[in-house]
Amino acid sequence: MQEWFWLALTGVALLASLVGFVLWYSRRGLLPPPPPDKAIPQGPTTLDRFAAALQRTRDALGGSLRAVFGREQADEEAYEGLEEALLRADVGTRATTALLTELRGRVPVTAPASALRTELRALVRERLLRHPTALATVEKGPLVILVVGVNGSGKTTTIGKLAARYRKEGRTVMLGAGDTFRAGAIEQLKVWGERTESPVVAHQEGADPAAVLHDTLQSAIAKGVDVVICDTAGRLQAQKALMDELAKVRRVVGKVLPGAPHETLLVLDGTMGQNAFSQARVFKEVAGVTGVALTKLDGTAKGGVVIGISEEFGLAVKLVGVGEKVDDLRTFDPEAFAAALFPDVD
Ligand SMILES: Nc1nc2c(ncn2[C@@H]2O[C@H](COP(=O)(O)OP(=O)(O)OP(=O)(O)O)[C@@H](O)[C@H]2O)c(=O)[nH]1
Ligand SMILES: [Mg+2]
Repeated sequence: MQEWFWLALTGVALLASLVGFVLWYSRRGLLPPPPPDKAIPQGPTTLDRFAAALQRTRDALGGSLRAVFGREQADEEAYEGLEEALLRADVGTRATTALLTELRGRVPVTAPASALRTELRALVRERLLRHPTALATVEKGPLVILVVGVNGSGKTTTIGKLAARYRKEGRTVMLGAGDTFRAGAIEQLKVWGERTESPVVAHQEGADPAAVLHDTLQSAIAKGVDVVICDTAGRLQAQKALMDELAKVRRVVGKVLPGAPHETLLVLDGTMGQNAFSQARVFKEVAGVTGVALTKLDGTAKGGVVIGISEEFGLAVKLVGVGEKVDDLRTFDPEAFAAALFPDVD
């Protein structure tokens, strides 16, 4: 009898330590408490990672561009091939036409087609540089960034990465859980809050997002927080309801802090290609978008959308997502983008 008792006790103790270990292990990834500098791993250099994320787009363009640029002259066939390649990379018809028209003016027909490559690269760079890629800054905090976009585009992940970036720069960050629509959205933001040591202001699921963000901003002002990043819902029953909600959020935020939001980032999924254009059109009108964060650049051959978005909507792509990890966010670099898409060496 006594033997059984000790055996059972040992069994229970073993089980308890196993459960304890599993719990400890699974929470490890969620709670990295060291100072921000150590918590956020240093990835490869910005340019390397950025260029690597463009690999698929470059591959998709590569074959057809090689054939075009290898031609003896910048003739009609070269332009046709170029048009086809740009459209395939989701540059969009309007931007493609604009680029080709300008190229025709710059490159004489008698020039070797390789001249098209150099000029195209310069042209893309110049045109992208028209729209500044730096995020807004304010003299006196808090800087308020509103993040909008359809569901699944990568809003919450981008917020987490952005919070990590500001924390690394030594700023204090507060997150506002303005997506009260989707089940689990608040929890997801709280995980990023813990990871980046940024307090999260949240109400219940189903609460009024404008009220949540009102409270977030008031709390941030009272506490002297440097940066406030506001999450929003990506889907409501109707597009009109979503747009009305965003308009209300903007009004309320602007009332608490005149001038806010200072930056309204539209998060677009890079793998959506042309669909990103229609989203940009809708959100730009209603939500007062000031810049684009293009996510999942690492998983798409449609990186050409960057050019289309800039040309058609006058919107700068300011940030790009190059993976799912906390340090997989890059400032968009027009120079590196043009160089990566149209390299001198194939
Ligand atoms: N590969 C890759 N995946 C990403 C990137 N950004 C976000 N994701 C993934 O995309 C998925 C959706 O991201 P979320 O941040 O939840 O998207 P959301 O816009 O907040 O979605 P809702 O809350 O449903 O509106 C997640 O699995 C992310 O890990 C990126 O740059 N690269
Ligand atoms: Mg979300």
